[in-house]
Amino acid sequence: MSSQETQPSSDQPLATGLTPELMQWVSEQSAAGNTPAQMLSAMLAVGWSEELARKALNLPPPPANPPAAMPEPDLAAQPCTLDLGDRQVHLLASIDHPRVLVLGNLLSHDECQAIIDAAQPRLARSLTVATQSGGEEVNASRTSQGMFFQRGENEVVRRLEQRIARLLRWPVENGEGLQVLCYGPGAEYKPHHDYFTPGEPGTPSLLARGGQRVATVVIYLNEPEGGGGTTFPEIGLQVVPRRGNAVFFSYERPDPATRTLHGGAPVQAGEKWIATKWLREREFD
Ligand code: PD2
Ligand code: ZN
Repeated sequence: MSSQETQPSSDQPLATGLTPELMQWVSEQSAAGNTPAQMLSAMLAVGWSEELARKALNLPPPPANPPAAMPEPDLAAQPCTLDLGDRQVHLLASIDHPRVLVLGNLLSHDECQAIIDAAQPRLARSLTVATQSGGEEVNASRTSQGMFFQRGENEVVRRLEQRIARLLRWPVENGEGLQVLCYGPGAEYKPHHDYFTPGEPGTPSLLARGGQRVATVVIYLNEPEGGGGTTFPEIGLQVVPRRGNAVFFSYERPDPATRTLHGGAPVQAGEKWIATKWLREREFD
C-alpha cells in the first residue's frame, strides 16, 4: 500500500497537531513499508503544514535559507511569450509550488528531428543513477532506450543549450549533457525525483561534479500516438507530449517537500522521444 492510497486526515488541531489519530496513521504507514518521505508527501498533499508534518515524522526542519538564485525565466518582463533572440517561446501553463512551467515552441520540428537523427544510432537500454555506488545501473522502473550527448557536441545541441541557458538565466556550464530517451509501446519511467538523495552512499561522488541538480527540462521531440504524458502524481498534473514543447520544473532543495515527484506514463501506441536537460547548482565539468 502506498502513502498516496491511504490519506492522513487534513484536520489540523490547534495545539501541537500531533493527535493520537495522526500518530496512529504514521505508525500504520510505516508498518506498511512507506518511507518518511512518502508520508511527508501524502501529508503535504492534504494540506498539513510542512513544520507539523516533519514533527510527526521525526524529520529535521527544512533549511532556513533558500538558495540565492534558481533557474527561472524572466516572466515579469515577458509574461506570455519569451523572446530568446532566435526563437519565441510560449508560456502555456505555470504552477508556483512546485515550480512547473509548460512551454510551447522551445524547438522547431526540424530541430527535434535533427536531435532524433543524431541520437538514434547511439541508443542503448537506459540506465539510472545507482544511489549506492554513484555509478549507473539498469532499472526495471525505466524501460526506455537512451543516450547522452556531450555538452556542445554538435550544432543543434549547442543551439538548444544556449536557448535553455538564456530562457532560464542559468549558465550553459551548469548543465549536464543532453540526454535523449526513446520509449516504445508499454515503456515508462516510474515516478521519481531527479535530485540526488542525501544520505545515499553514492551521493557525495555525484555531488562532487557540479553540486545538486536544481531543475529539469523535459523536451518532447515527437508525439506518441497514445499515452506517454509526463505526470506529477502529487499535484494531479499530466503534461501531454507535443513536438517542440517542454516542461520545466525546479527544486530548491533535495527534499520530497518540493513536491517534484514525476514520471513518464506508459506509452500506449507509437514511440515517444524526449530530450532531458538537468541543471546543476554549479559548473558541471
Ligand atoms: O519521459 C518523461 O516524461 C520523463 C518523466 C520523468 C522523463 C524524466 N522523468 C527524466 O528524464 O528525468
Ligand atoms: Zn525525471
